[in-house]
Amino acid sequence: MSKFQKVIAKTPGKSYVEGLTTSDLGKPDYEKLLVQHEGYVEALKKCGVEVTLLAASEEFPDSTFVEDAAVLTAEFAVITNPGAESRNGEIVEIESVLKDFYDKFHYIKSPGTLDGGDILQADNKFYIGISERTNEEGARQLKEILESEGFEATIIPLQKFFHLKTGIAYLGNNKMVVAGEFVDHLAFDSYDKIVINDADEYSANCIRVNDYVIIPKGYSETKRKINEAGYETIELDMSEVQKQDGGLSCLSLRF
Ligand code: CIR
Repeated sequence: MSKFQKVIAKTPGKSYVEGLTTSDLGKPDYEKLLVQHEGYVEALKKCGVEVTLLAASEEFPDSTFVEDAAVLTAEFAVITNPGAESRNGEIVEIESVLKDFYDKFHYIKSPGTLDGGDILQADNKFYIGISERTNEEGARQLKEILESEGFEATIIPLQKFFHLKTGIAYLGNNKMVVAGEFVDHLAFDSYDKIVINDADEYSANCIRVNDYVIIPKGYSETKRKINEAGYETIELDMSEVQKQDGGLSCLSLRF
C-alpha cells in the first residue's frame, strides 16, 4: 500500500445531532463528539499525514462524513453524487478543496448516485457497493471511470450493510478485514481474511494509515486479530459517531 500523505477532515457542526441515522443509539452529545473528532485528527497526525481540517457547516448536518463526497486515487479525484438529498450539496465544498490537490477530475452524474462509503480500494482493485445510497447507474459510471484509468472494479450489491465499508476494510499485504455478509462472499475469497464476529461488527470499519491501523475502542478481539496480523493499532472512542451511522473511514479522505 502506498503511503498516505494528506487527509481532509471536517469539524462537525452543532446540526450534526439532527443528521441522518438509522441507529437506535440515541442522540449524540455534541461536546463529546468534538472531543472524539479532535482525537481522530490527532491520531491521523500520529500516522504521519498532513491534515486539512475544514470548518463546520451548519447547513449540512452530515458533512463531517467527508468520505462520501469523493473517491480519491493518487492521480485523480472522482466527485460523487451522494444518494441522500440532504447531503448532495456537500460535494461543492469538497470539489473546491480538492482543486488545491488535484488537476484531474471525474464526476458521477444523475441519475447515477454514489457515496464514497460504498467504495473500497485494495491495491489495483476497487469494490463498489450498491446500497440505499449508491445505485446501479452510479456504480456502473464509477466502474467505467476506474477501468478507463487502468484499475479493476467489481460491483457488489449489498444485502444488509448500510455502506460497503461498514463491513470491510483493506489493510494492505492482501489482508482483508471482513464482517457479516462479506465473511463468505466469493468476491473476497483470494484475500487473507481477518474475520470479525457479529458482536464486534462495528469494528470492521477500521483504517490502515501508513504504519498504523486505527480501530474503534472497545473491541479487544478485533485489536488482538489485527495485532496478530502484524499491525500496530490506535484505538479511538467513536460512540458519538456510531450514533449517526458513521465510522472511522467516513470521517476523512485519505490520499
Ligand atoms: C449518513 O446517513 O449519511 C450519515 N449519518 C452517516 C454517513 C456515514 N458515512 C460512511 O459510512 N461513509
